[in-house]
Amino acid sequence: MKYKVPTTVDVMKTTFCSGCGQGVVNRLIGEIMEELGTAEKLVVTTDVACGAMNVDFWNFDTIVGAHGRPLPTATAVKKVRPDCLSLAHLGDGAAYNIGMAETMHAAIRDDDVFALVLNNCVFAMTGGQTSATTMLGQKTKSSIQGRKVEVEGKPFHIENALSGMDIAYLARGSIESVPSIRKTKQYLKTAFEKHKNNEGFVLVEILTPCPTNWGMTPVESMKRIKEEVMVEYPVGEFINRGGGK
Ligand SMILES: Cc1ncc(C[n+]2csc(CCOP(=O)(O)OP(=O)(O)O)c2C)c(N)n1
Ligand code: SF4
Ligand SMILES: [Mg+2]
Repeated sequence: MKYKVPTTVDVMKTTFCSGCGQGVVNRLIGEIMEELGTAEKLVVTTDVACGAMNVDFWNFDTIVGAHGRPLPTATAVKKVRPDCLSLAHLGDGAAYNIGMAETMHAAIRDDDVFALVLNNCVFAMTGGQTSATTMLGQKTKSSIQGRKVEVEGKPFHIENALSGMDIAYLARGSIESVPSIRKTKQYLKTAFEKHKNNEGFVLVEILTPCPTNWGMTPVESMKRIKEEVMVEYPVGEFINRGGGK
């Protein structure tokens, strides 16, 4: 099988650190937009964190939202331009720390919006501080002896927080191996199709590496995702509502 480089994403020109997961996710978004024929309709609202650099590489319409608040912006885009696909592109810190209220309210309202969360278990852009999903024992700039329950509390799991909610779709994928990348693409495509059909709130979390703030090589980072991160944060589909709202 011959793979084409998507024309909707400039995968050759990036300013991410070596081994960053953002590029792989970009390629999947580009491939899916071309397969669905929806590239012209996609509006992506990014956060101000590492994902904001994407506006230079995407040939989609983009907005840079305030930190933690891409979801309200993306929900508004969909309300005023219902013909658009509206994606909020977030890190774990944006979605589950500062923007946790926005994430919960979008889910509670079952808003027609797509939340894509790149979970690298740290605040990467600001130098690697503890986030909601930093794992117990993980050393960060603000938990130098490793995260402890009694100091930083327990790690956050979106599948527990949204469990039982009446939303269209919730899944978690990973990009640590080729089979995982293929599976993650299926989750993303399902979510985009549901969003295209205005079925309600969809959220896909993707486990991504941040070699720079993990203090690891790119290869070690992928190994860490497989051996540690995927054990704490299982991949799979958690909610897949049939039909509409
Ligand atoms: C209101 C506000 N608070 C804090 C910041 C500083 N800040 C920028 S990005 C960020 C965290 C980013 O973490 P995450 O959302 O996980 O994205 P990543 O960089 O890891 O991709 C913080 C705290 C800010 N820009 N604005
Ligand atoms: S700091 Fe981490 S998330 Fe940000 S570009 Fe570098 S590797 Fe990627
Ligand atoms: Mg992060």
